[in-house]
Amino acid sequence: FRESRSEDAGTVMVPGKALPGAFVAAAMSAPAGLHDLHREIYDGENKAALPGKPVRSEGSPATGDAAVDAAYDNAKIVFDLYSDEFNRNSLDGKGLPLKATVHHRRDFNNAFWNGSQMVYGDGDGVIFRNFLELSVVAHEMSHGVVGFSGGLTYQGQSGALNESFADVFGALAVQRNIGQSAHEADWLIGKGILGPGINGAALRSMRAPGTAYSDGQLGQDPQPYHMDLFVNTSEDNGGVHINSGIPNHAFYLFSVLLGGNAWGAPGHIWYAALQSLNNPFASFADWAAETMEAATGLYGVRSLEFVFLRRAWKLVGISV
Ligand code: ASN
Ligand code: ZN
Repeated sequence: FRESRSEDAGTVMVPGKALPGAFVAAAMSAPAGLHDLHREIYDGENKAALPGKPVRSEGSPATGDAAVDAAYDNAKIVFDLYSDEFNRNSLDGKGLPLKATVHHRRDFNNAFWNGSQMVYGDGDGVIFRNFLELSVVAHEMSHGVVGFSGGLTYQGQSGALNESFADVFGALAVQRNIGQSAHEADWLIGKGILGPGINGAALRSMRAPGTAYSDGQLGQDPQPYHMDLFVNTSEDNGGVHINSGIPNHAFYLFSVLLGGNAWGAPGHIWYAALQSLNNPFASFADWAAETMEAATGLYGVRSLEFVFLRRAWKLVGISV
């Protein structure tokens, strides 16, 4: 916990016999992982300027603007995932205030992390309905975690690993929030955000990369699920949102092979690997090796986690 908590504790007036010392002692024995949450939501007012007009801050009531309130509520769910499961104090590990701008530009068909805050468009209502579904919020916030953990250069394989980490933690935020095991989960990213102009369930599927879209006009989501299908392209920073299907599917396979909650051992291995990686230009093979190291450190060599993780990487065409 942070100093502000002990300050608060020290200033609390106990009616009758004041026992500030006892109160402080109780506060100091609070469990580790109790971090401070500071959300700041801004209205971009359909303009490009950031952050825009402040409309809701930590502890203030709902505004009635669905975008503002979803950005506020979902930011806490993601903060809690990192705090409760990974003992991380906000995106930077140091209590970074969670800033988010909604209604960015007009009919803007995207959401992004700009290096210091989240930014959400409203969508044009045809291709996209909105960008505030929990997996999308967790995806964008996780780009922040990647950046503050040494980064993964947003190009080629390292960029696809950055995208994949964001999708993995997007899925984990949803699964943990509704208490779904790896077997129960749908493993969709951006479920329900596609508009009437696209016939699809979600933006991406980790269970079956390449099948989230079913619209003939735009074609199938071209995500591969195996190295044999790796897409060499100069578009999309070298296919960062495309080839992310491969590590996404490895995480999915590992989680279902192991069973239980994906935010348990699989999430802990992915998180530990990101912290120890220290290579912004990592290839898929580098990352797979780092996850094996993490599995060994956390669960032991030839543990079930170790064996099933190696098998999952093998199934997507990466030998570790
Ligand atoms: N929504 C996209 C993402 O977070 C924005 C981008 O292309 N960086 O991946
Ligand atoms: Zn992304």
